[in-house]
Amino acid sequence: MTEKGTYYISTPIYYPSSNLHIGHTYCTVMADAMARFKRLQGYDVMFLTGTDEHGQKIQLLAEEKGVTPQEYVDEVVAGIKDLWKTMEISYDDFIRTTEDRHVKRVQEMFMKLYEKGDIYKGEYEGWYCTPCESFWTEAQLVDGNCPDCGRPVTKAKEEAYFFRLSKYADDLLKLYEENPGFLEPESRRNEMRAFIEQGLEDLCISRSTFDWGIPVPIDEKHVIYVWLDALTNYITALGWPDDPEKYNKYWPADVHLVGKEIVRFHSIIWPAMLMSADLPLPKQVRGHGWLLLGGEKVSKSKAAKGQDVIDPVVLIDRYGIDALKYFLLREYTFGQDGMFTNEVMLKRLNYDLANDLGNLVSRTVSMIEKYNGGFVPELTEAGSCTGDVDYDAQLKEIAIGAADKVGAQMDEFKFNMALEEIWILVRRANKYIDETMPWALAKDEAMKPRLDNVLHNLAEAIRIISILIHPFMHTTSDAIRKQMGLWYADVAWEDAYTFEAMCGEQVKKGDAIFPRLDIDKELEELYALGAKAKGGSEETNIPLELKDEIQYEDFEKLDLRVGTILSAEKHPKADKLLVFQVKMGTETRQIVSGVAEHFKPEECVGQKVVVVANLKPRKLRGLESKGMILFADNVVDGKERVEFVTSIADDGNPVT
Ligand code: ME8
Repeated sequence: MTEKGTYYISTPIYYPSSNLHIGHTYCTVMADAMARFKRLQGYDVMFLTGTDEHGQKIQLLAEEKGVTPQEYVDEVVAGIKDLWKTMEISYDDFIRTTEDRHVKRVQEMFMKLYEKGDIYKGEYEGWYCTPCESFWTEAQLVDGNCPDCGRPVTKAKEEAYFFRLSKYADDLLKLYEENPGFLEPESRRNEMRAFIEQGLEDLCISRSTFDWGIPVPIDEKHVIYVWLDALTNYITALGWPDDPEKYNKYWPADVHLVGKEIVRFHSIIWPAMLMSADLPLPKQVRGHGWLLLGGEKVSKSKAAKGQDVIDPVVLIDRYGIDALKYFLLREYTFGQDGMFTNEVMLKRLNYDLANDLGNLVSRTVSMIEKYNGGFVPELTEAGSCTGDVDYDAQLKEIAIGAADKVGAQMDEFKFNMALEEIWILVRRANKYIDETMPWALAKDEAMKPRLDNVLHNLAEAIRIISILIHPFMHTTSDAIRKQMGLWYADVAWEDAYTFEAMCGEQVKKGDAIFPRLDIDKELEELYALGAKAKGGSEETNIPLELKDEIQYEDFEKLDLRVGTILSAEKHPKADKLLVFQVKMGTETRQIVSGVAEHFKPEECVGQKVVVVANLKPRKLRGLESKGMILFADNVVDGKERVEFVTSIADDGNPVT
């Protein structure tokens, strides 16, 4: 095998705020397929993944759970590593941002930028989204909320260190201009160019209001704010700067594979930091689309709200790793968003895997067993195709041409098209069986040489398929090779270019590669699993237990208004009470509610609420409360929970 050089691919380092979901799995599965593909082609591959463990959100979650942030992340990260192990993700290194090797090198990165004069101390004022750990400018907010996750933001002001991002705007535009391949697909490049042209603000890179982070080396009051910490993982994992062997070997990375929402950080902030540190830039950033569930991005916070998020572990348990990987890689077009539904997945598994691939293998193995004692026959001149159409030549042409076509699609990250190229061969081979009708040939002794050639050609086609699918489904590839008697040979990409490799291998029928699924039954069972996970019940119409009925006249007396919570704090004298300042149209008033055990004050700020505005004011432990904020009980994951009755209307509008 020729030495092709190195290939360095990374996934984002995921937040270990909770278990990962199908969206993270999607990105990691793509990176894994690419890493396996490149290895098979002879590249020396470095495949990096990991976890991004610092930040305020993790600190808050740990506090809520009553553990240290380190204990909190250790537990979640163990689960993440388990998931990747179950899925046989072939990463070469897993970097955790809490590891010493990362911490000290991030501090060195900070010092490099500082010594360059690109870091200064200033004061940050902006809108902060705690879940996303992002500051936003007024102009970036969407309807006053975080443009990424849509949740409320809070005004925040603090002393902070800044990175002179604005200084690099022209260099970044030049980078896209001179090296368009740096950011793919093109649509993302255009977005980023527009973003830079609007004017780049310097980047806040430290925080002093929480301490779960890497200390700023020149100021112990500050910790390094998340993106400088996180992005640097791509070189700290390689040992930069103190242990440069791997760094010299693999950097610059060939590709950072990331979701579209963090393309901005990877194609603006990261190259600017590297420019400032006088380090080479990654060759490429590739932004993939989102998996959507019911039209919305699959996300951890949605999971927390009890939506039907698909857990990869459940799917793997039922259908196997390769089925899930195949589905994710085949169904979605790289760069675009795609809907995730159980039904689409089950149909894919049945049509492509059970019917097309599974049938091809089982029919061929059965026929070789039945018509040739279980041995792959030799090709002979006497068995050549003699009809008007040379089916053998057609099959061979598609089979030996497939590897290049798959390679070309992979170079463009078009995983679905690469698999489609393989399935063109799978379907052609199935058609070949129908065209050549081995069962008819078997009836005529004189046709034995022809039958042998047909069986040989089918075995060759399957052998090539087993090589081509290896990067995407290595377990299935191995199972097929075992059935075809190819257990003795390592999978090698070059072997996909020849059609005369097999002779005398003993085939052996095994279990169905992919059993056919009863889609209706599976859908029902998946639904029940989802309902169970949510604490639901099969019976969906049990009357709720309620207070006594009221008359319409009673209800009519209520004047309901929409308000926005401007501030929230704990009642100084009562643990159960929160004191809110609520703006309703022209008026801002104080309302005290007994919900302290359900909400943290900072979670409430910015929240739109419905207020009973004409409720007689009263004093609660010494503080006046004018009106009542509406809350309602909900049941999520089998647990009762209090939620805001919320609204998208503007403040002060009557609720109708
Ligand atoms: O952003 N569909 O971590 P994160 C497809 N720590 N992909 C999805 C997805 C979805 N619905 N949801 C998540 C972070 N992803 C930072 C990264 S890198 C230096 C720091 C995938 O846990 C997608 O690849 O929020 C996305 O970019 C990534 O998970 C975000 O993971």
